[in-house]
Amino acid sequence: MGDCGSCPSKIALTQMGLDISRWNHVVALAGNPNTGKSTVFNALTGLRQHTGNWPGKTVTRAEGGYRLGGKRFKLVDLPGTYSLLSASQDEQIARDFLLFGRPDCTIVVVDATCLERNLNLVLQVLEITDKVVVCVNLIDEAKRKGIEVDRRTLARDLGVPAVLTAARRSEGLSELISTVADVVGGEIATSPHRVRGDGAIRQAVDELAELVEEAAPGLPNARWVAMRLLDGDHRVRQALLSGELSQTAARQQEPVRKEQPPVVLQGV
Ligand SMILES: Nc1nc2c(ncn2[C@@H]2O[C@H](COP(=O)(O)OP(=O)(O)O)[C@@H](O)[C@H]2O)c(=O)[nH]1
Ligand SMILES: [Mg+2]
Repeated sequence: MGDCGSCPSKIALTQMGLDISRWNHVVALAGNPNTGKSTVFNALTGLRQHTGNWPGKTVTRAEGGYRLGGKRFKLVDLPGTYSLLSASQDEQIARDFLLFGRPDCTIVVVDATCLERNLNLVLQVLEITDKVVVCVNLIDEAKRKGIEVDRRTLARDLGVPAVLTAARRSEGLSELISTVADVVGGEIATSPHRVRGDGAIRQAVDELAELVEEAAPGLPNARWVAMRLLDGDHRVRQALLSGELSQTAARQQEPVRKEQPPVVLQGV
């Protein structure tokens, strides 16, 4: 346990390491690979998740904790993913947690040097949850390359807050976690940018979402499932019919067992 040296004293962060026994809020860390998710995770929790560019990938989620303003936050580091729609194991782990794990807030870490490519995932996350903070990381690299990021315009266009960070130097992290706390607590209201479609599509999604809720009572994000069905996603259809979707949703509510260290596959 330790304190974050670069945090101003008015925002006292306490790294809680693996102590996530009694948490008030769950915060998920999502993002493309190599955007600095694990670096953010380590800085906030004091843990040592693998970071770096080598081809070793975290294939399960890692959990740790931090405390801020008397509240305990459980932070969940998800595998890197470019999309929530494809079938790879990494992407499924990230997608299932975001869809069904019901985090109180999701931080999407994006690379400031290639923002546009990263926005694909941000927009997908905004479709399934409205409690989102965009962490524009590697801002030091961006500056070096002469790239400027206008966080206000970004936040306005996305409808959720954006914070500029250089996680490796712990810059911007105190603002990141206070913004997360404000989104969780409702002090910052978000109104995420969503693809609306025309009236007929919206009606079809509404009607289908009701049927999904009947078929799988208590399933979070029935609207997202309905949109996938309308898009002809066979995997989602199969998972709904077989009951797998409901089982996955129930499983996401269970904590990761502590004796299970994160699985690291080298050379994949
Ligand atoms: N220059 C710079 N490098 C960073 C920053 N954050 C992370 N990195 C580096 O980027 C690489 C990928 O980081 P990592 O946390 O493993 O990314 P992840 O795949 O999203 O978990 C590592 O070499 C980090 O040291 C940052 O803010 N600035
Ligand atoms: Mg990582």
